[in-house]
Amino acid sequence: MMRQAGRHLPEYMEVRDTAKNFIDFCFTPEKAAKVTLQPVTRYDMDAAILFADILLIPIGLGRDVKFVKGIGPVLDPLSVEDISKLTIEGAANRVSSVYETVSKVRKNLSKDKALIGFCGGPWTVATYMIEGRGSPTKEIAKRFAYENPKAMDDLLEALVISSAEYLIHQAKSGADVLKIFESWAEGLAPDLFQRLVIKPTQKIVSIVREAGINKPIIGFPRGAGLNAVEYAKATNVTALAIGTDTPMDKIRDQLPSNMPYQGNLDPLALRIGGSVLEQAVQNVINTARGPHIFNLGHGVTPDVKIENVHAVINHIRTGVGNYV
Ligand code: 1CP
Repeated sequence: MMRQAGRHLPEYMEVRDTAKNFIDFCFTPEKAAKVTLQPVTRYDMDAAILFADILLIPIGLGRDVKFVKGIGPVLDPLSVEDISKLTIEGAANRVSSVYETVSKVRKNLSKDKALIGFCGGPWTVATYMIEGRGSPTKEIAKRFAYENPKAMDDLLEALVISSAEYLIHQAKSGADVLKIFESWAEGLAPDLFQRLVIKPTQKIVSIVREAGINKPIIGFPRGAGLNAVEYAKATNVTALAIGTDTPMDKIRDQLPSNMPYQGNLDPLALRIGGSVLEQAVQNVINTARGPHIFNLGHGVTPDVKIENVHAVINHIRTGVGNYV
């Protein structure tokens, strides 16, 4: 249950209250390792996901990133001129405390549990860097891609190199699985999708493989629709994570044979609970055939009830969940 899993847990809020700010929290291995382990301790999930954020790499590249209460991430919007000043060399080393978190977690996590390391997809991270914050349509970033193709290619290249190195360090520090969160893969014309999502992801995967890392890589092109099929075939990721809005059975039938896929319970059903949630979980179970990893279609929100997370896990494992 990815992204912000902690925010519905009192034990997470307790640690978070001791941190100066969100970025500082991410860069403090003791605290980051502690909250990474919390959901696994409480729920006995099969895997932990590293507590960090996709917007740490822009810091490594020399950009200013803040998380502002009530707004979310705020960055200095990037101009064409700024791109040549990105500090690609050493970017992944500037966020090295994350690797310390990874090794601390791996040391304290039982052997039968996997640790998922991650980075943002280059396009998704680029949208935040160009626009300065999250936006519904990403129109500014898409215009940038159309109007400044060379600058966009340079920015994606900077993100590809730094993100690949970031993943390699995580794998070498003990992450068992690597995941690429391309959260803003939605609403892209197929030729843009090819240029902004598929090509850069292909490059990340090949750099990681050339470094001798053979661990599974999960790609999550959220909202990509049919473009997800081409993504699964062309990027060489090991597994495909599927968002809430995509019919899993239809996509599954078009994936390379036996490719594992992950998804896609509606996070809203998890918030609502009761019979709505029970039905939604059953639908995912009924749809899943072959190598499937149960997961949410997007992140957990702070208002989710702890009892319902327990119920989902029991439902999957035993066929029965006590939903509230
Ligand atoms: O589950 C976990 O806590 C694991 C760690 C994790 C992960 C995998 C966090 C911590 N963030 C992420 C990924 C991430 N961050 C994504 C990709 C997945 C997704 O689509 O959700 C994105 C887009 C971000 C960027 C981000 N981080 C935003 C903006 C989202 C938007 O809609 O524009 C925000 C608000 C955050 C903050 C954040 N990141 C993580 C946590 C626990 C939090 C909340 C901080 C808090 O309130 O304590």
